[in-house]
Amino acid sequence: MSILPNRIPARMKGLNRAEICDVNFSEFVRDWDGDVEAAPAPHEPILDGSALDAQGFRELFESQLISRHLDLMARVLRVQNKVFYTIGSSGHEGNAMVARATRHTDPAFLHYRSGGFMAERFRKLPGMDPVMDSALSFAASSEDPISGGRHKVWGSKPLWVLPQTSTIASHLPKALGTAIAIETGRRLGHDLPIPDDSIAICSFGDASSNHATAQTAFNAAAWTAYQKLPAPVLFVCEDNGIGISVKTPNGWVERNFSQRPDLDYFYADGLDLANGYADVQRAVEHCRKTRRPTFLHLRTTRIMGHAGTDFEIEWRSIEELCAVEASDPLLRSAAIALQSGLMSKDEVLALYEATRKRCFAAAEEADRRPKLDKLDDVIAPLAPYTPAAVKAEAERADYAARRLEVFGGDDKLPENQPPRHLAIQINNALHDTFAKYPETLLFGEDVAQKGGVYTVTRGLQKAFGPRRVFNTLLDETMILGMAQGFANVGLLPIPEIQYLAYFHNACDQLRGEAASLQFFSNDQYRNPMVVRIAGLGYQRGFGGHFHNDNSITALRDIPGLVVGCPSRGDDAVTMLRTLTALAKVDGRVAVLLEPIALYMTKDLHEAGDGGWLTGFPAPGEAMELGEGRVYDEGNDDLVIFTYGNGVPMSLRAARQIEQKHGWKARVVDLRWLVPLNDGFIVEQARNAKRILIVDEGRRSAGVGEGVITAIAEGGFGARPFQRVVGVDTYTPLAGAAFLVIPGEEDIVAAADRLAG
Ligand SMILES: Cc1ncc(C[n+]2csc(CCOP(=O)(O)OP(=O)(O)O)c2C)c(N)n1
Ligand SMILES: [Mg+2]
Repeated sequence: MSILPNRIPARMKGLNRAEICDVNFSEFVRDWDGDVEAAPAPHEPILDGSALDAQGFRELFESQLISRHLDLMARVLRVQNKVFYTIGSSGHEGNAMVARATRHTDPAFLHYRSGGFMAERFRKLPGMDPVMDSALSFAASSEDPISGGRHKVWGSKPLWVLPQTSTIASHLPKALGTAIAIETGRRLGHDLPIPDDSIAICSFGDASSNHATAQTAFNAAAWTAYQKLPAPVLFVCEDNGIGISVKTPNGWVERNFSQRPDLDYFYADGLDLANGYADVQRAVEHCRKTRRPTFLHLRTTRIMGHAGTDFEIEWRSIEELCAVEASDPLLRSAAIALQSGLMSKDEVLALYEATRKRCFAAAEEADRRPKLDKLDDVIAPLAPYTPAAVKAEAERADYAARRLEVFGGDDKLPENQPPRHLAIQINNALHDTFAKYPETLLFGEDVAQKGGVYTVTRGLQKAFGPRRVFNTLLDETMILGMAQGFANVGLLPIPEIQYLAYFHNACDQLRGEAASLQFFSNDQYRNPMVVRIAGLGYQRGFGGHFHNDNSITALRDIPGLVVGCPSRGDDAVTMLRTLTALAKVDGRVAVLLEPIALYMTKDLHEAGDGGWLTGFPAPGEAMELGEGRVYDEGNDDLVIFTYGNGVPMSLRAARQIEQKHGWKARVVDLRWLVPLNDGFIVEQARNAKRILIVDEGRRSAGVGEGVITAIAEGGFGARPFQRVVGVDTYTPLAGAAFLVIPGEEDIVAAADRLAG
């Protein structure tokens, strides 16, 4: 429906489209000359046949106006450096209907154009102010109630809007994960923080719907529903027909989604509140009642460009631009307000101007509010750490009765068994963790009946049932998305990534999403998890690159992440206790990197010596974050810093080096790779006469670089040192594998160089 006349007056050719859209509204209202009906009572339909009543319409209209004036305000104050973000919601304000039709306890993951939704959701709780809250976020004030001034996000703790930045589509997997988690939590009898019949809401743009991360969520949702498992997620595609400057082919969203099996498609006109509301309601009710994944195709338009920096007039014809602006949903809402007799022209204009005033006043006030001006304050929520509480939680041993039940009696407790290898002790540790925390879930590819490709999770499903231990579909992005979902409702996920190489294709789910949640929510939202990843090389040439991936770099620079890498069974047990405690106490996202080649390793120096078997540390013992293990403390002739497979290799090489050079060597297992414990490293370097770094990862940006940097910054950079490190290449098959990763002979050769 084109509401404005086709002729294009000279002033409409102006450069500032925000100003033009602004003026359009007032002119449209003034010039409107339609028939006026008898004013409806508050609970009568706003127009004949509409599912929306007059009161509902008035509130939605107000929410739309708030959203619009926040956009207009941002465009003006950006120029004065009072606002730092101008991606707006203009043309999308109809998404307020989705907020109206849902509850404030339905977790929402929003598109950056969901300003109307946000304004409307604020109505659901008394005493909240969408204008001031948003203004504080636009102004990056530290008083911004959601991000504390770190980013302009749509988010709110009391309103269950989990903040999103604008990486396209990355929030869909966790939205689906949250939907699944609501059902899993309910079935487990877990005390959900929201009502049992909640749904998860997730909005995104039309272009974004093509993204691999979006497609993965649609597929996983359908995969779930196909098996008659509930997945009450409402996907809301806000279709404005364009992504920045690229048009979505006409009809593509409908074509792509209306016929998908097990993804139930609904269409609603988001440009017209009176017509659209019934369809929005239908979609919401369907999702809530059937618990099936629901796709709401919401028609929107985009006016005022992609962002304030997008001068559409430079790349689109003026005719096209004016046609788009004529479809402005606020013009339609104004027409409804006037035609229904609900408001007079003066009332509409007065409301419009009053909302403008309110938004500007809030923005000016927000500009005067404090900003983040200390680094410590900026990063405070990134990686909270309360050592005493973490230690107490890790050492907590008040679950003895449940343990006895799980392991089947005192004589079966793992600490009463002879020493075992790494895989067995991790398996024991997982049983132990499940006994301690009824909220833990373990899931991934092949982890259930088979117990994982290395049988590390064997027996868990039998012991704890298919609701707590289950196979997922083959999709690492969804595995990590689900983990976030479970965490969002208070469960403790332990997802497994089968091989380190497969983490890399889902990396953004930790890097961009899970690890960033505490930062962007000022630590109000947490998605604690312990991700188990099997990896690293040394499988006797078997398996090639994917099964021997040794690239830890992608994990090393994820802000806030914790990565532990145990080289032996007892360390894995005490490390896992600390990782789960970090998750419980401080909400942290952590990775347990398990060296595959050590899973079954039993011997250290000679065949049959059992030198790499360990006992199971009884509950009560844990390993402090950052605490390394030192072999042969006090030896200073040579200090070898290493981790993972490097530990037993270095211990063996140290014997040869002593025989050759007479040096007494100390081997330092870092154990914690992210963050590196610089203080500990420096202390170990202090008395070292020579230093060797044995890093099985890759040369560039690997752990070894961090160790050298710590030593140098600690003042010991002048000590003679050598680094033995993997080559910057992919790992080949068979014997060639040993050409690219460090071996014992390389360690000895490096010592020779130190001697020479
Ligand atoms: C992964 C990713 N790739 C690219 C971008 C850059 N980008 C931001 S918005 C956008 C267009 C999105 O279009 P659409 O999904 O239709 O949403 P709209 O802005 O039209 O509401 C692009 C390409 C991004 N934010 N994230
Ligand atoms: Mg779009």
